[in-house]
Amino acid sequence: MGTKKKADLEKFRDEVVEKYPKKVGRKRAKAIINNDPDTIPQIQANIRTIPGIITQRGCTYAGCKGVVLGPTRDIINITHGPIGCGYYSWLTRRNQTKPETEAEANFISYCFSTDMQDSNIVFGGEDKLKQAIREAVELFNPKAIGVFSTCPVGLIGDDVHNVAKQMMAEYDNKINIFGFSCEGYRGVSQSAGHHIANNQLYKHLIGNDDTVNGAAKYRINLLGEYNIGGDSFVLEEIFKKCGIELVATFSGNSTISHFEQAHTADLSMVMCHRSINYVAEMLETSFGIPWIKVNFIGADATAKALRKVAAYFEDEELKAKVEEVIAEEMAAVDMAREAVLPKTNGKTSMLFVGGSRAHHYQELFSELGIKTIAAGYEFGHRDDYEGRRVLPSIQVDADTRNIEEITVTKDEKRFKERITKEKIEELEKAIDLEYNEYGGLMADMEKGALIIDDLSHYEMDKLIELYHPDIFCAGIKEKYVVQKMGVPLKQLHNYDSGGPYAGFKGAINFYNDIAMMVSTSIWKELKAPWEREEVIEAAYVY
Ligand code: CFM
Ligand code: HCA
Repeated sequence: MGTKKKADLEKFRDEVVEKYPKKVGRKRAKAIINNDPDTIPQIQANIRTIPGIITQRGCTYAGCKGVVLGPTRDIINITHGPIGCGYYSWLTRRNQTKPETEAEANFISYCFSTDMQDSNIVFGGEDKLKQAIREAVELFNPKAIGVFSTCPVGLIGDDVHNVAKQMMAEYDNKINIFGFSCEGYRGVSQSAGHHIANNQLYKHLIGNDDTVNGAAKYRINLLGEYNIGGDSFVLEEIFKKCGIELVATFSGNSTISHFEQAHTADLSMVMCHRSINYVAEMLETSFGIPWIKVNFIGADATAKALRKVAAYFEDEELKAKVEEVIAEEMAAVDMAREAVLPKTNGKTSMLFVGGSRAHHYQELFSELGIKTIAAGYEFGHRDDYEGRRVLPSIQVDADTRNIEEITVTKDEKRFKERITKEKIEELEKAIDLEYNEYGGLMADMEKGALIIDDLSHYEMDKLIELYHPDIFCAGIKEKYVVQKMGVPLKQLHNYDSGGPYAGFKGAINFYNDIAMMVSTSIWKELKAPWEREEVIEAAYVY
C-alpha cells in the first residue's frame, strides 16, 4: 500500500484541477465526475484534447484502418502514408483470424503501405498509390482493396476515392477497391475513424450478396466484436452450441462475404456500441434488422446476453437450449471462480480504456469480488457514459412520436426496403423496449465512484498516488509507467499476451490471469517515485 493515507474520492477533482492553468482546469473539471447512478450526472466527452495534455487517445486512421477494417482477413488494407502509420498499426492489437480452408486468402499478417517519401509530399502520392495497388493485385489477386488515408494525404490533397475508382476501372470492376478519408487529424480521436469505416462498409460491401448460406432458424450478426486474443472464436462456439447461426461479425474473424450477406440476418447484437452503432442503425433503417445491445464480457453477462437473444425470438426450444448451454458452461466457471476468490475478493481496480471496455470489464471484475473505484473512456461519447433511455435504433421522437422525422441515412438506391411508417410501427411492436434499453457506464457504477473522460497522464499518476488500486487497466502507453509505481497493469486492449476473455471460457482465463497479477508479492518491492524521494512539483507559469 502507498504511504499516503487514502484520500476521499470526492476530493480528487479539486486536487488535480487546481494544479492546471485556470482555463485548462475549468475544462478538465467537466470531465471528472463523482458518479450518482440514481441521478445520472452529465459529463463532458468526445471533445478535443487540450493541447499540452498527455492523452491516451489514438487517431482517426487508427479507428478506421486498425480497429474496424483491420480484423477482416481477405481485404488488402493499404495504408497510404509514411511507413510509421502502417508499421505501428501492424497486428499490435492482437486481432486474430482463422481461415476455413488453407486456400482461403488471409492478409492479416501483412503490412501494406505506400511508404510515402518527401518527394511524394511535394509532387503528390497518387501515382505511387496506383502502383501499390497494381503490385498488390499482381502478388495477391485479392477480391477487395481498401485504401486508408493518413494525415499527409489530406494535407497535400491526394484523392484516394478517385484513385480507387480509376483502379477499379483498370481491372474491369472485377476487384472492389474503395478509399477511406480517415486522415488521423480528422476527428478528436479514434471515434471519427469508426464512423468513416462504418459508412464505407455500408456503401461498398453490406447488401451486395443476397445468398443465404445456412439453414438455421435464427440468423444473427454480432457487431462490435473484434476477435482480440481469440474472443470471437469462443463466442462462435457458444452460438453454434445454441443452434444460432452467425451470419457476420463486424469484424472479428470476418471476410468480405460475411459483410456482403449481413443484411440477410434476423437480428444484430451490438457489443461495442461505440465503434459500430452506425452500421447497426443502417442495417435497421435500410433492411429492417433490429438490434439489441449485449455484453459477452463476464460469465454472468454472457448468460444474460444469450437469454436476451432467446427472449427476443420468443422460441421455447431456443430458450431451453440456451439454458442447457449456460448450465453446462457455468459448472467450470463457478469452480474457477471459487478457486481464485480468496486471492481477489475485496480488491480494487481502475479501468481507463477505449470506448466500451472500461464498462464491460467491470462485470468480470465484480465476479471476482473486485470493485472498480474509478473508470473512464478515452473517446466514448456522452451516451456511452450516461446511457439512453429511449430506443435509439428506431428513430422516432420519443415525445411527439413523430415518425415522419426519421432520418434515413443512406443512398436511397441501395435500400432493399424503403423504410415506411408501417414498417417502423411493426418494428416497434416486435422489439419490446426492454431489449434495447441500455444504461451507460454510469448506471452500473456505485455512487461516488470517479468517472473521468480522456484521462491525462498527470491525472493517472495522481489517481495511483492517492488511491493505490490493486490493479490498473489501460494500454501500452500506461503499462510500464504504472507498474513502476508498484501497481500491476492489465492491458485491456490487447490482453498483454493473454486471452481470450469473452464468454464462459474467456471468463475463466481472466479469473486466473487477474488472480495471478494481484497476488504476486513483487509489487511490494517497487516504490513509486514519490515514495523514494522528495517530489519537486513544477509550478505552471501563465
Ligand atoms: Fe470498441 Fe474495441 Fe473498445 Fe474500440 Fe479501441 Fe479495441 Fe478499445 Mo483498443 S472497438 S471501443 S477503438 S471495444 S482498439 S477492440 S481495445 S481502444 S475499449
Ligand atoms: C488503437 C488501438 C488500441 C491501442 C491500444 C493501446 C488497441 O487505438 O489504435 O493504447 O495500448 O487496442 O490496440 O486501442
